[in-house]
Amino acid sequence: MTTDTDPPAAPAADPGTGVLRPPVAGAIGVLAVAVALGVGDLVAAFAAAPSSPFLAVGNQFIRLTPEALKEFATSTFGVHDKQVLLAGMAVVITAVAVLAGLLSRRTPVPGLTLVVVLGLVGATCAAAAPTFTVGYLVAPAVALVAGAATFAVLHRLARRAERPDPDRRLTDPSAGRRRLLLGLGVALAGAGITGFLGRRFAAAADVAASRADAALPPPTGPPVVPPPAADFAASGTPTWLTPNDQFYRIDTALQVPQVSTADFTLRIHGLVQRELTLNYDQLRGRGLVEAPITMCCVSNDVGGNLISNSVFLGVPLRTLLAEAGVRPGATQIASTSVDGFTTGTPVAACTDGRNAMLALGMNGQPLPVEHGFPVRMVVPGLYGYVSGCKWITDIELTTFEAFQPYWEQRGWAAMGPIKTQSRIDVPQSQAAVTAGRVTVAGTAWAQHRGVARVEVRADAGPWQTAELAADASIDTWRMWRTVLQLAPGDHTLQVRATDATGATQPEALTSTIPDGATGWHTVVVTAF
Ligand SMILES: Nc1nc2c(c(=O)[nH]1)N[C@H]1C(S)=C(S)[C@@H](COP(=O)(O)O)O[C@H]1N2
Ligand SMILES: [Mo]
Repeated sequence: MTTDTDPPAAPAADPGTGVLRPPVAGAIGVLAVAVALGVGDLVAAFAAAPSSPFLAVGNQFIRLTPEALKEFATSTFGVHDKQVLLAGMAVVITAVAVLAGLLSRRTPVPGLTLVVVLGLVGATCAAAAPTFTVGYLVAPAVALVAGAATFAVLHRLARRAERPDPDRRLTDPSAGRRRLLLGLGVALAGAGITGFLGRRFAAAADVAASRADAALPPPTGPPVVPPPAADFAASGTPTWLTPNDQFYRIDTALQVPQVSTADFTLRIHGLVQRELTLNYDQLRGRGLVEAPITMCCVSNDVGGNLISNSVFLGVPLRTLLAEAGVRPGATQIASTSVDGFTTGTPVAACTDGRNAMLALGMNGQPLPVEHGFPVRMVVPGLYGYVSGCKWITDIELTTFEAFQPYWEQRGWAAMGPIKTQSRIDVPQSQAAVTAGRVTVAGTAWAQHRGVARVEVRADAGPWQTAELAADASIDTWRMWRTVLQLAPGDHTLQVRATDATGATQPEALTSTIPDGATGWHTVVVTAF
C-alpha cells in the first residue's frame, strides 16, 4: 500500500515539469549520434566506402595533420596509430553528443542544431576527399537525417515520460516511461546493427577491390604446365587441378578475415639474425616461384574429400629464412594469422629444398579471400594444421618446446606429415553397377614422397595393380584406374597405395586425431 510518507518509487529529478533528467538527456544525444554514425557507415559501404562520415572525418584529420605530429603518432603508437586516432575521435564525438543532449533538457532545438552541425562536418570531410564524387554526399546526408530524426523522436518520448499526458496518466502512469525505454533500446540496437553491418560490408568491399587490383608478376622460374593425362576425370576421378571455388576449405574463422594488400604486413622474428618486416609489395618483389601442391586436412577421414590440388605461386620460405638468418637451435616456425590462429611448422621442412612458400596466388589468381588472401603459407607434405596458415601476419622462429600452436593445444600432434592414402571415387559406396567389366578409379597421395603403386581388390581376392595417371610431381596426388571383373551380387572393393619409399599404407583403420587417419578405403557395391 502506498502512503503519503513513502519515498517516490522512481526518484526523478524535476518530476512532472517536462524537463529531462540529465542522464536521459545525455543518452538521447549519444544515441542519436550513434545512429547517425551507424547508418552513415552502412550506407557508405554500398554507396562509396570513403564517404563513411566517421572515417571521412578521420581521413581529413590525417590530411590536415602536420608531418611532425604524424611522425610523433607513428613513433609513439606504431601500427596502432590509426586505432588511436579513431578512438580519440570517438571520445570527442561522444562528448559533443552528451553536450547536445544536456543542452536540450527543455527544448530539442540546441541538441538538434549540434547533431546537424556534426552531420555537416561529416559531409564536408567526405566532400574534401581527393576521390570525391557527388555520390559521397549520400551517406552523410542519410546519416544526418537519421541522427536528427532519432534525436527528435527520443526527445519527444522523453518529454512525454517526464510529463505524462494527463489522460494516459489515469490509465497507466508508467506507459510513457516504457515507451521511452523501448525507444532508447531500439535506437541502441539500430546503431549497433547498422554500425556492425557497415563495417563488415565495407571491409569485404575493400578487400574484394584490393584482390581485383593485386597484380601478380609471372614466376621467376618455369611456370607449371599441367601434364596431359594427369587425371582420369572421364572415368570419374577429380580433375588434377581443383578449381579455386571447389578447393576444400577448413578454418576456425566465423567471419572470413578481411585483409587488403595495403593492410598486409609480415614480421619475421624470434631466433633470427635480422628481424624482417615486409609489406605486400616488398614480399611480392622477392621473386615468385610456381609449384603444384596437393593440400590435405588432418581431419580427412579414410575416403574423405578434404584434399585438393592447386598451382601455388609464392615466395620460397627458404629465401626469406636465409634473409632473416635462422639462428642455431630454431626448430619450429610459429605462424600467426590476423585472427589469432597459429600453426607450427618444422624449420627443416622449409629449408630442405621442397617448395615451401608464402603463397600469393592460386591457379593463376590472387588467393581467394577464404583461402587466406593476401598471403598464406603452404608446405608440401604437411597437413594444413601444421603448415597452411592463412591470412598470415607473423612468423616467429622458435622451438617445439617453447611454443604450442592452436591444434596442438587441443590434442593434435606437433608433427603432421601427410600419410599415404588412397580413395575409390567410382563406383561410389552402395552403387549399383552392371555385372562384368567394371571400371574402378580414384585418387592416391603420398605428398613429398610420391605414389609408386596403387592396388585394388574385390572381396579380399588378389591385389590387382592399377594404371597410374601421369606423374606430375611428388607433391601432388595421383589418379589411378583399373577394370575389375564382377559377377552379379554384392562386392567389397578395396584400395591401397605404396609410396616411392616402398611403404604400403597399413590396413588398420585409425581415427584422424592425433596425426591423421590410416586404413584402406573400402566400398560395397552391387552388380546386377
Ligand atoms: N588462419 C587460419 N589458417 C588455417 C586454418 C585456420 O583455421 N585459420 N586452418 C588450417 C587447416 S586445419 C587446414 S586443413 C588448411 C585448409 O586450407 P584451405 O581452407 O585453404 O583448404 O588451412 C590451415 N590454415
Ligand atoms: Mo586441417
